[in-house]
Amino acid sequence: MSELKALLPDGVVLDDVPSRYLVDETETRSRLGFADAVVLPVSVADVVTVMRFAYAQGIPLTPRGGGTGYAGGAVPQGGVVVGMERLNKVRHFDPLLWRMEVEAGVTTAHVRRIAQESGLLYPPDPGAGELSHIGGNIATNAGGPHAFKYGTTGTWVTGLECVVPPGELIKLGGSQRKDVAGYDLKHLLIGSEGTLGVITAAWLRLIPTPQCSVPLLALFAAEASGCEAVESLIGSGLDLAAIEFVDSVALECVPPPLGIRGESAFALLLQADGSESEVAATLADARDVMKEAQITHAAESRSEVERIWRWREGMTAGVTAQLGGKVSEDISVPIDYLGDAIQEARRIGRKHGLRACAWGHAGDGNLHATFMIRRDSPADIAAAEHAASDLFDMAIAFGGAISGEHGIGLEKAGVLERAWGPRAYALHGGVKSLFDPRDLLNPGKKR
Ligand code: LAC
Ligand code: ZN
Repeated sequence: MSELKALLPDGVVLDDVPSRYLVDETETRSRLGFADAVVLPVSVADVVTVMRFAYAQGIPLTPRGGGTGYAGGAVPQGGVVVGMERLNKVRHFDPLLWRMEVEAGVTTAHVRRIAQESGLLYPPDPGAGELSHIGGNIATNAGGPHAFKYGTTGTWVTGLECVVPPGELIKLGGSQRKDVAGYDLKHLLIGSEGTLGVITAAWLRLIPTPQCSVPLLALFAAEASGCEAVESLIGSGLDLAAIEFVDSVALECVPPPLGIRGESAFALLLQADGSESEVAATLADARDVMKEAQITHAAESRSEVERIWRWREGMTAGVTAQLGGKVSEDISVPIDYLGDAIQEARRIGRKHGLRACAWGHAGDGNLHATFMIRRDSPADIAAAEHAASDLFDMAIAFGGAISGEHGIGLEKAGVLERAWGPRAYALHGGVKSLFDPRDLLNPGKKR
């Protein structure tokens, strides 16, 4: 790597390989990758240099954002890690035109804050906003609760700048809001998990911030009535920004906030946004639709808003705390299969001797079916892996997807062909070889 050092400004190639660049947030299996060097570019030109070097030498290259992924997507399998944190400039911000151009290493929370200071909203709200980078959000097409109303990250990207093999800078789209000229290469890069190119900057679309946003928590005595309520809420055409759910087992692990108690087998967390009167009307209509709910409570203060969402964000930690570990997936199913999928996830857990639960993004049919395990028990880990495989089969049988949110990464590698069939999977592989004929960009992922 001394050759690479000579090509780059001082300090861009680190002297050692800190272990924090070898992991992400993938729970339990503690994926520890390996790498020969960590490079932290200070300019786009540095990214071009690294890619040219890696491509000429046949060295794998793994791009890295904030490292908060759940699928091992940023866990390197040798070669060079390219960490994007120093590429963190806001290049343009045009509040009156509702748009911003940022470099890949800007955190999601920073984008949201800058927008907010000018009365604008960048709607995607993946977890770990303070840590995750826009580049990583784009590379995984990250979602979050508000994806129900606003779509995933890709919905908000009008332009991308990226470095593609063997080391060339390309621009796909830009600040223009519409572009149907060619094949949609931009959307190939979005969600590509660093396997097609390194995203260096993006143009993002913004919208005026809704006047207010209020969550409402509803508890149901029966899961079936909660799942029916999801379909009724959607069918009634209510303008909800988020429809989240938590099943009975997850509720045992992480009891409802604000001291709200009940004989609760199922919880829904709705969010309404808009003008004050719109929000009031939407929440009133939602209560009407959810006749079966035992308890409904809409946040009455800013602190309640925060406590309700903190409870929701605490699911991962609260469920992990039960046995010390968990294997949590992110399948998505057609909405009409949500209830079946939640039940089936627990049945799959029982079959493999594991306590299971589910929570997630009900409005998007996206569930975090989760198997609790003892972190250092190889038997539990093996059982959870079998359970996850059954879960993927279920998602496929229901006409859904093996990943609705966290991506394939290393964790789900090898499952895509089962889900897509040979021809579609071959086309997927063809796209990869067109961009990256030597298979050096984040090898082993997204397949
Ligand atoms: C959530 C994370 C796990 O929705 O995606 O809780
Ligand atoms: Zn999620």
